[in-house]
Amino acid sequence: MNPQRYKFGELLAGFPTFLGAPMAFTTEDLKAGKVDVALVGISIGDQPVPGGNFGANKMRALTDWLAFPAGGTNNMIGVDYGKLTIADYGNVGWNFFAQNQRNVEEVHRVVAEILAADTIPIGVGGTHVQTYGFQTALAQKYGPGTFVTLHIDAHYDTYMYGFGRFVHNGSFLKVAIEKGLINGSDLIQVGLRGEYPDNASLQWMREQKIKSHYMAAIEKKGWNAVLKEILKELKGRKVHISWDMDGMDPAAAPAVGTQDPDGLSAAQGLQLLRAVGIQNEIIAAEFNEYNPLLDDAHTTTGILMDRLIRSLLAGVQARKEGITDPLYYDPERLDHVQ
Ligand SMILES: [Mn+2]
Repeated sequence: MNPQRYKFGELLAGFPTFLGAPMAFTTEDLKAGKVDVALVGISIGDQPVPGGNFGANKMRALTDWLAFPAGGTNNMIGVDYGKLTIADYGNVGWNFFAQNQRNVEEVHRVVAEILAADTIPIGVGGTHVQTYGFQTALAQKYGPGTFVTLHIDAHYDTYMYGFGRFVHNGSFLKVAIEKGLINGSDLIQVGLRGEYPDNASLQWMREQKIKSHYMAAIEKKGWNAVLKEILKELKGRKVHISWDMDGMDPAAAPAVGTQDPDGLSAAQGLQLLRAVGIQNEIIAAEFNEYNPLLDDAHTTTGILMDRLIRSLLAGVQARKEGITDPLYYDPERLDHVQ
């Protein structure tokens, strides 16, 4: 269902939806519309600095005049992601009185509805604990241990201490491995830095064979070398992307509750998503830990998150069109010789 009155100008004249996309509410809607990608808002907000629960709705109403409705040619690869059929699937609620376990069950329920239509769910907003609900739904559909979780983050998120909770937004990956949703070797991390993990956690991560790409490796070997390592490790796998906005450098993405200097640049993030979208079958993605209450007046962090999602969609469309090189560039945009 398309709630817009005009083909363009929805930002000020219509109902805000993700990328200005039409809305869908059920598995049957997604099947009837042959929807490729369902953007689903997540409103869990249990970060130490409150505000992540407002992220999804803010992403529908960015201070941004560009590219509504969904579609436009990606200027790196010359591919229009608007050829994908995209829908806004509404929000997953957050019950702030309930334990997180109940909230990740609700994420699971809604993500499973999307997966049942063979549509790619892309979570927008919320906190990182929601990844667990994605992983249980993916394990249910594809089988445990059959997919990779590509985890972009400043932090390792296999925290050993539960604080009395079944799962929280620093422990969910440890719980996922312990419960057998993913193998340790199926977890690929990018952007780790700051003061953690401690030695006990580092030892545990080694034993699980987690593939962690620290900023130390990027600084020492260079981004291009590490990107190629990541793509090699991902080759041929189904991929679930779990993207914490604090994986980005705070200069590019200041509006996160747990920022750490010296992260990925906007260019590196956009390139990684484009490349993985081209090379791999994407089965789900989520972009989380955006706190709009900490964003600047021009919603710089929200706009970057929006463009990261569009870059992934361009990669997914490029793959459909037969582009196979993850580091492909459109020749028309590399050289002005006529
Ligand atoms: Mn995280």
